[in-house]
Amino acid sequence: MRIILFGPPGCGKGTQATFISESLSIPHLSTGDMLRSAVISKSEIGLKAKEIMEKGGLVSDDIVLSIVKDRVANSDCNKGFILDGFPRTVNQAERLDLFLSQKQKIDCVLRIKVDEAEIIQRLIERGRNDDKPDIIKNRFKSYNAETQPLIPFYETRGILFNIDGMQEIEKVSLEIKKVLSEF
Ligand code: B4P
Repeated sequence: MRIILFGPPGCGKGTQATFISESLSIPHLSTGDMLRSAVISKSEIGLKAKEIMEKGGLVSDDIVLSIVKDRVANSDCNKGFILDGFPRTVNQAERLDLFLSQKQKIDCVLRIKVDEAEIIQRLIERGRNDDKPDIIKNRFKSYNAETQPLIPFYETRGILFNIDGMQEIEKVSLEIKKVLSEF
C-alpha cells in the first residue's frame, strides 16, 4: 500500500506512521526526519534547509522532491510506503504523481484532524527546536497557505479519509486500522 499521512504540524503524523509501518511492514518515509538528519550531518541540503526549518517555513519543493524521489526508488519501497509530511504543496503532489509510475499510484491519504489549540499544547509539551510559540505560528501559516489546498486535490480523487486526531493515540491508531482494513 502507498499511504500519505496528512495534517497540520504536530497532528500526530509521525506518531501514527510508526504504528502503520510496523503493522504493514512497509517503510516510514518522513521528510521532516530526513531534513533533520541532513541538518545534523551539515550536508549541502541540510545547510539550505536549516534556516527555513528554524523559522517554521517550508523547505523548497526541489530539495524535498529530490530526497523523496531517491528514497522511493529504494527497493524496500517496492511493496509500498508511508509518506509522512510529504507532499506539503500542490506542486509537490503533482510532481509526486509524475515520478510514481502508473502502477505505483497512491492508494489512500489519511487526514488527521486536530484543533489548533490542542496542537499548540502538544508541541509546547514536546519541546523540539521548532516547537516554540513564534515558530509554531509560522508553521501554521505555511500549512494554511500552502498545504491545505491539498485537501480538495485528494478529495476529488476519492482517496482522502478523515481521521479524528483529538482522541488518545491508541484510539487514533484503531480508527486508522479500520480504514486500512477496507483495502
Ligand atoms: P515534520 O517533521 O513533518 O513535523 P510535524 O508536522 O510537526 O510532526 P507530526 O505531525 O509528525 O507530529 P508528531 O507525530 O511528532 O516537519 C518539520 C519541518 O520540516 C516543517 O516545519 C518544514 O520546515 C520541514 N518539512 C518537512 N516536510 C516538508 C515538505 N514536504 N516540504 C517542505 N518542508 C518540509 O506529534 C507531535 C506531538 O504530539 C508528539 O509529542 C506526540 O507524542 C504528540 N501526540 C501525537 N498524537 C497524539 C495524541 N493522539 N494525543 C496526544 N498527544 C499526541
